[in-house]
Amino acid sequence: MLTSQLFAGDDLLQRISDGGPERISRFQNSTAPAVLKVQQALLIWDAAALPLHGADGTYGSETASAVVRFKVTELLVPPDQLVDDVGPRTVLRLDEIAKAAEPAPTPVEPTAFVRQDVYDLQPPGAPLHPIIAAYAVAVRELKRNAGPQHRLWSFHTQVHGMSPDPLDGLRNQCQHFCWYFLPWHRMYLHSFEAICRSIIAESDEVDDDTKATWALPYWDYDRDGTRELPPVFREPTLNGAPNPLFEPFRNPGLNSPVLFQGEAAPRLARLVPAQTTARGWFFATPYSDRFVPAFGGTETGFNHGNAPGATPGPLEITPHGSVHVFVGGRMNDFNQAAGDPIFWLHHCNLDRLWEVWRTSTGLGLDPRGSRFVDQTFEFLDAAGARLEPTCGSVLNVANLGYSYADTSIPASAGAGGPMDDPNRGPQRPPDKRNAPRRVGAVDEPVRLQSGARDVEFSTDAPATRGDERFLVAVEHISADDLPKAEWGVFLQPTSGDPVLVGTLPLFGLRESNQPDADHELSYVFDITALVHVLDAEGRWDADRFRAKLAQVNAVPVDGEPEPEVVIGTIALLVQ
Ligand SMILES: [Cu+2]
Repeated sequence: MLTSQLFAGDDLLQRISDGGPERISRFQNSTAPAVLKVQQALLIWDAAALPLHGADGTYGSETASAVVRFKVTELLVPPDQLVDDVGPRTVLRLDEIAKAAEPAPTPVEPTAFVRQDVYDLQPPGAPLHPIIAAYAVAVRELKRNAGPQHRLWSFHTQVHGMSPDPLDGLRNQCQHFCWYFLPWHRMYLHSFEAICRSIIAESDEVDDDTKATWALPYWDYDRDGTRELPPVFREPTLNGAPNPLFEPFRNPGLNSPVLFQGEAAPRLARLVPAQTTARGWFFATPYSDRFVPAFGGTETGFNHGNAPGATPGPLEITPHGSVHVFVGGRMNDFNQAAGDPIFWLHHCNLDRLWEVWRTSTGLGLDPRGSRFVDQTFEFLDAAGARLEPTCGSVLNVANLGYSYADTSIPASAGAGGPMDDPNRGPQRPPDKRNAPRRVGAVDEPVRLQSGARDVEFSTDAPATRGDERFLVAVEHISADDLPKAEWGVFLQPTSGDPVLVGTLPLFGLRESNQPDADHELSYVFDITALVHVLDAEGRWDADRFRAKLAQVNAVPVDGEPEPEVVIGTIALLVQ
């Protein structure tokens, strides 16, 4: 294998070094991309090797004579065997020389940056915190959209999504509905944070202490008192100038109070516990699965949201998707989402929740297969150079030089409801080698617009024996536009109140509903634990599945009717 960054991955050089019959010469492959690389390697060997034309990408007589001199002095080829072409020994020795000239990998920075909660840094009514003020400085500079590519706000937004795809390997890359969702966004945050830090380091508005410790804040919305958009993101002005953290086109109630249906006084929009709960993802183990969404999502190849069969993991649904559609505006759209400055604090929180899972229920369950650990994605670093980290290299945040101020288990992971069981520890579902079986489904599409909707169908689900997994699939969701309220799926036991199974944030709906998309938005919820609890209480009917669909949060009164959401199928699956 060729090991230098210069030669690795070049097919022609690889075939030659493997002993194949091809050569690079004035008569063969004289303008192949490999020629430029050979010339660059010759210049590493001897800076004066190509005095007239330099590395011009064409194998002419100057390159030929440099190769001859290389063979004589470096490979000690006898004069009677000299040919002025590039063969295997030349490629291998130039590869070694290029490799030896590469800079040593920079050691991990000794400073561990601590990412802190935005509401802890600056509670409502408190003065502007220097960490948040420095973030505003970085965002203001990026939003000027002047400078090299890595210092453009538009570029960072386009890295997430852009159409048409510029096909540069850097933009339109976001990974969704699959097991790369978490590592891709971790790399994305890390690159953006490093670039912000370098801008902050140059600013004379930021003090030295802040420069030395600055890290992206996160927004933990799963607590009382933090369910509204953080105050500094709602203000049109900051210190008498336009506020870089403000985004005018968010949902009603996000930036300023509005009236909600059934309520007497205007107020700010507030996330409800169903949209932020940790219950769905906290017990989801292992990290990934071929058939059903485990914690990190289903196993796919590169997936910019439209791979067939891709299904998000529970963390990607709640709180990830829920918060995207709650904020609304740009945050609703793959191609715009990262253009709202709150995006980065939202994803920082998801990255933190991954770390919570990794150090609790997910301990020791990092994916190990090469399709995951060797998968690379491209980003720019603080100097604008391309980086190609592997998913395996970003599993441990300590290797990336940061940590989180709080990685304790969220209260919502275990409190209240019929799934509450203090003895319920981490559990690993049995290894399932077969796709789940459909045991019942609605026989016509379910249409949602307002109020609640009951759904009921007969099933041939087996009695619970303890080793089968029960799943609710909500498939082929479409709508003309994104609703402002979020729909929840509730299981209706044979007696007692309906129990929340999951919510349906429709982030990605626009991308999924495009005419050329080969994927429609579909969610799968694992209800195994709930079925066992209800079964033990005599409240589970294996022959009849009953569910209710209802909006989980309040709808603003703004005169705009909610768009109709159509669900193609709701099914019960058993695996
Ligand atoms: Cu997101």
